[in-house]
Amino acid sequence: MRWSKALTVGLAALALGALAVAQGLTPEQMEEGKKIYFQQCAGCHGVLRKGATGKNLEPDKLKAAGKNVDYLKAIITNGFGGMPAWGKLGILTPEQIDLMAKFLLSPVPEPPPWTFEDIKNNWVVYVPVSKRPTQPETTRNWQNYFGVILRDMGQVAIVDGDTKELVGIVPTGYATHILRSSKDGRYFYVIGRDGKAEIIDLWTKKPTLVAEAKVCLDARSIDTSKYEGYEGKYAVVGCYWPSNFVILDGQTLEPLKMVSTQGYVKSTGEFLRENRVASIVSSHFSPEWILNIKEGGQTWLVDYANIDLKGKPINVRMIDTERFLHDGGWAMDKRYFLVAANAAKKIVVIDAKTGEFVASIPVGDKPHPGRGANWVHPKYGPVWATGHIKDNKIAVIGTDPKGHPEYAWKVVKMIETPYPGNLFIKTHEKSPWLIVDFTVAPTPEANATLCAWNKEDLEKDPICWEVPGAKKLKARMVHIEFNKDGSEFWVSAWGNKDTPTFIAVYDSVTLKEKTRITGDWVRTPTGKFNVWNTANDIY
Ligand code: DHE
Repeated sequence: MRWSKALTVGLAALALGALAVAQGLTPEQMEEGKKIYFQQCAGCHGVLRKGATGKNLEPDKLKAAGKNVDYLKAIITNGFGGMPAWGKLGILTPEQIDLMAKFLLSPVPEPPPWTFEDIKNNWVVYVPVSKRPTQPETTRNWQNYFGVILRDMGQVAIVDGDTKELVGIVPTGYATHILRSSKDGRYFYVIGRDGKAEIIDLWTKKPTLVAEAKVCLDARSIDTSKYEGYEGKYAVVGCYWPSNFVILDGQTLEPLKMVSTQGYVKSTGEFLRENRVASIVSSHFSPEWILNIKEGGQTWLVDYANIDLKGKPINVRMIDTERFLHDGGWAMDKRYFLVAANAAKKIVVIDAKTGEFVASIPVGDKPHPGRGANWVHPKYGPVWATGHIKDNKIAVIGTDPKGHPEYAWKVVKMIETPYPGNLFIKTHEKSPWLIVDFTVAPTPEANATLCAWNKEDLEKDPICWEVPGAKKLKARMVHIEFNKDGSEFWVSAWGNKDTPTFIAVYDSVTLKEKTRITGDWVRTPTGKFNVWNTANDIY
């Protein structure tokens, strides 16, 4: 194991590349452009700018379509479809917007590599396994902790779900994206946009960062081995750039295996250097992870039972599904996995038991389920739902081929929403409500609004409310998470990092705001993950 002080190379490294000077930009301006592009644009448009969730932005194609500096400035300022209005939201200044318009018309800089050796050199174990507690040292109800991402602070806050007290703040990487739990809930696994993975131990009195590794230069997903007999043995990180997945030791994050996902698109024969790993889930039926390969449109079943470190190939089954796979979650039975192919306007279903493709279901424009919402509807039986970024719609899909075959893998109900721009949707068996945010809707009123539909009677009008104080703080309400017993749900007010905001806590039955979690530390809260629900895939 090697220790390294150079764990912050992500952004800077991704910003290194050919110093192409074009559109009158100086080398310094090109560097600034690369940095902004990585922070705001690459996730949707790709580091090579070939497009995915967002449109192709290759300079030749932009120029051929007559898209000049003024046109691009207007789009970056005002937004377009699901794309945020970077100017109007105050995230980019007019000077930065001018720079970005010129940057987009300049040659695409070559993104740097990140090798297995680089991962090893940027891997640190802070607390060896032998020095970790063998039982919880805390007397708190740690299974009801919430891990709250403080996105632009590069931190994860651990909040006691019973008392609402801050238990500790753990420094993480740049723009931490998601947390996932070990099967027993003891560890939070963290992944940031800079490809940095961390393990947080919740059994110590104060949550402790026990290991970290910089796995890639750009990433969004992480999970652990959850199948019986393999609990906590491995972790896997899905990388955006370089396009690959990396298997790590589940206790120390020691890198074990790196597998490239570069490859061909079946339908066009095009070779993709940027073929990114989007969502990952851990199967409950076999020692496998389900990885969604975005641009190529494949779902990979990665067998972790036979990871042979002596050089034998890893067993990966590749299923052709749909292009532009993104986020998704289990159906209620945890057998079927539903994932959004967002730019293809489809939901793909995979059977984790048989390892087969089941269905591709047309839905609305840019489905974005998060992990989706599961409940039992009186007529349709078990259903799963997704919202959409571009459409005012929630698609409710039947998920019970045995008990309700006539509804299985069909949209049984398309609910109209008051706004587009939904990012997350959630429910719990203890709540009669399906809760929906409008984080990327075009108006501040919509961004501050939450709506709740009666799960049993989807025909009824929803109850919608503008969250008091959110608009004044220029905050967008985002990401709903229930507590362990399902009696309340939490929603983050995602503002600017200079101003503290809040996390609103609601009664899951009455929808009354019970309390607000506040404090100087509550800055740019985004996703939050309840230990019990995350470990047990309850959503
Ligand atoms: Fe996410 C999940 C990718 C923008 C907050 N996001 C995911 C997943 C992917 C993804 C692939 C699924 C992970 C999994 O389940 O294994 N997200 C991307 C992007 O590429 C995109 C569109 C642009 C980008 O540059 O990152 C993007 N995401 C955002 C945001 O702007 C959000 C709101 C705030 C942020 O962190 O930047 C955001 N994404 C989240 C959250 C989840 C998520 C909170 C987990 C939801 C859950 O309940 O599991």
